[in-house]
Amino acid sequence: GTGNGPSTSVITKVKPKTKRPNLYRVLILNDDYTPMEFVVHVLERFFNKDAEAATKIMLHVHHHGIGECGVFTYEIAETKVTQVMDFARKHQHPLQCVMEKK
Ligand code: NFA
Repeated sequence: GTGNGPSTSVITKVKPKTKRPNLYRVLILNDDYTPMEFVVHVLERFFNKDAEAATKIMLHVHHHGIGECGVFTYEIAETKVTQVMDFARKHQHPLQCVMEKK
């Protein structure tokens, strides 16, 4: 510390700090009105899925009620949810998109 006296010995540990970020699943929910092709388009446009992967996810949601579009850090997941909800609203579809902590 300060002063001219003898400094006491303080050992400072260097901790290897590779911290993992919290991750969030982005999910879409089934409904009776949103066209299947629109959901496929959403998955291609906002989640970078090819036509085959997008169709598989869409059919999973259609049959099971909910399904995963991707896993992201908080800020990216939040952005995806907002983008999908805004896009669905713009096209007057009731499609719902949510995020949940992993
Ligand atoms: N269930 C919708 C239909 O039959 C399709 C759909 C799939 C909607 C996945 C939302 C999510 N048109």
